[in-house]
Amino acid sequence: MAMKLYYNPHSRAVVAKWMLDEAGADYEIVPISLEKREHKSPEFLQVNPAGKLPALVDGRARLFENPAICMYVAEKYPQARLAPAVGSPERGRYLSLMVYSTAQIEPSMGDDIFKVPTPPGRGWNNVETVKDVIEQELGFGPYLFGADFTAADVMVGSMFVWQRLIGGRSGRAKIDSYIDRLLERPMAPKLS
Ligand SMILES: N[C@@H](CCC(=O)N[C@@H](CS)C(=O)NCC(=O)O)C(=O)O
Repeated sequence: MAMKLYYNPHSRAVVAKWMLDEAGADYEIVPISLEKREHKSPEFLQVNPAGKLPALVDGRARLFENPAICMYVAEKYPQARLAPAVGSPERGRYLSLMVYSTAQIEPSMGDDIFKVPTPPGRGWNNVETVKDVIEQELGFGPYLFGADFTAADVMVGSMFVWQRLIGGRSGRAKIDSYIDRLLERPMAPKLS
């Protein structure tokens, strides 16, 4: 039975879709209308009690939060080689970057967009510090794990792709060229 991706093209569900497409996964789309508030329906809240997109159902498994969905898909399709092997030294940095994407990059960008200072003690750094971290983690690239494109590129890259979608750029040459590279991938989200 194919997995079900609860999806709206104008939502963060494009991140999960990108990952599923990179993995060559067998899935079907369940369209969710945000206008009709289908993401708050009792049926959908059974899948994701937070009432947010995306969500993924695979038989009796249900997942919400993009990093969890991407890690699950990477594990389910090991032949796609979208994650460092369990037990390898790269695995720790991979897990860290997966969580870092929505725990630190996303809220720091939100602060930046809404022009609110990032107060100390909130659990994430300000956007310039976050960009320093990503520049360092990119090393010589071309991806976060050298020549190997992984789910970490989907998650970290998506944060900056989203910034492009709303008309912004990182302002860091290294990150901007990384995002250009990601957007050239055939499965990457389209900006228009
Ligand atoms: N941290 C979540 C964010 C999910 C999220 O905020 N989704 C938005 C769509 S872009 C949503 O469903 N918003 C509708 C709402 O909160 O009512 C993830 O990475 O999956």
